Amino acid sequence: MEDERNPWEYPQSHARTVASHVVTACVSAALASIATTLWLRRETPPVDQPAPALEVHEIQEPVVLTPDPPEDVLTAQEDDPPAPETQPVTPPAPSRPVPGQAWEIPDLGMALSWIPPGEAPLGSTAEERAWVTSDEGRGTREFCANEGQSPRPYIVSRGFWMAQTEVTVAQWRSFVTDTEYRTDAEKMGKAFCWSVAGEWSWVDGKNWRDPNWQGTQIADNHPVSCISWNDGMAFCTWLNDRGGKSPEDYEFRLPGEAEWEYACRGGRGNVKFWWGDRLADGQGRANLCSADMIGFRDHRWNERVWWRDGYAWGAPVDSFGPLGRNGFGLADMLGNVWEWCYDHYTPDATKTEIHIGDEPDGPRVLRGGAFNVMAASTRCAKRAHNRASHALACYGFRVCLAPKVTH
Ligand SMILES: [Ca+2]
Ligand SMILES: [Ca+2]
Repeated sequence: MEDERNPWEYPQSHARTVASHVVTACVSAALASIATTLWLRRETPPVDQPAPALEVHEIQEPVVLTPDPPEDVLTAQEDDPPAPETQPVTPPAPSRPVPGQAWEIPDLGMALSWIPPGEAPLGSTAEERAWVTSDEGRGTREFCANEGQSPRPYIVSRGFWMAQTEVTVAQWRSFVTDTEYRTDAEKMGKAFCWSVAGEWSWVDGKNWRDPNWQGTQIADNHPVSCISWNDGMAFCTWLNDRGGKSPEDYEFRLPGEAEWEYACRGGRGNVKFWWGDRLADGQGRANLCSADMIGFRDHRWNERVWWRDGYAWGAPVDSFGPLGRNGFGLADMLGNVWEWCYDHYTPDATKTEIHIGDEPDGPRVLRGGAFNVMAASTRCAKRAHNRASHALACYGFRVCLAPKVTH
């Protein structure tokens, strides 16, 4: 049966049988057999020696490895006349801030959102303050007494820019490298940090280079911390001194607390958090005081929410991606590190202009809460304060580019 299936073996056996009976036909039969054999051998390979099958990837691999032509080559292959060399394929980021558009300070990698003109309420509602004192909010009545009796309308007539993230360690280092600036914590030789005793206290030798975040290796994209209000103001002065980019009568500065709250709400009205009214909806959106271990004697924060967000201490800025950005594209407005505002603190919640007092080291406003404070502190309307020179391991800031403060 194998011979019948094998066109290579069968013609040879057939030729030998014919030669034993018909001598005169031997040569012609043999020649015919050889010719047939050669023909069959050429046309059909033996079954027991199958040709190796070609595998798809052996054929396609060179195609896969062929790099895509660069965009300018694709453009050049189109039928349209070639564009002038001065016309780029994609529009570049504007070299100067243009109202209505996001902008980025290129050498710092600092992106700023455009905060449009509009109206938003400032302050908390009675319902919100009732939640603050609930088991979930964990606060007290005094805790939110400086937020006013009811929300007040705040109108932004001229838009401004706000940094999409807190100032990072890398951005701060650029400032220090350029100016040899020393922070208040460095001049004092200490910062207010989590201590080896398991409590918040002044710890010698701590500053922005090492805020004593237990077990956390400080990276370039962490928010800079152990920053005082004075330090934040100095950074903004440096941005302005570099010159040339601000629209006329705009400046880099700390945001006013009304501007900050307007930006934090991201286009929403009377809500506790920029993501809405439910604390639980903050999961996956913010670095709050969470159930994560803090890396010290198996401790966790006392005032924690019930879930883990992956960070007991500061998280790299914008760690939560699109879900962590509000309606204006701002990340970490609630949680991560507290953010200094321009205002000198006053208990009066009704003001909308930036308030400037006369105490050189008086209280300044902080907003947004941080990784170590109760949920009631991580609300859009929460107002906190500390002295201008105090540097805590949970204090940072972000900048805005906004109309100059003239008073
Ligand atoms: Ca956390
Ligand atoms: Ca923050």
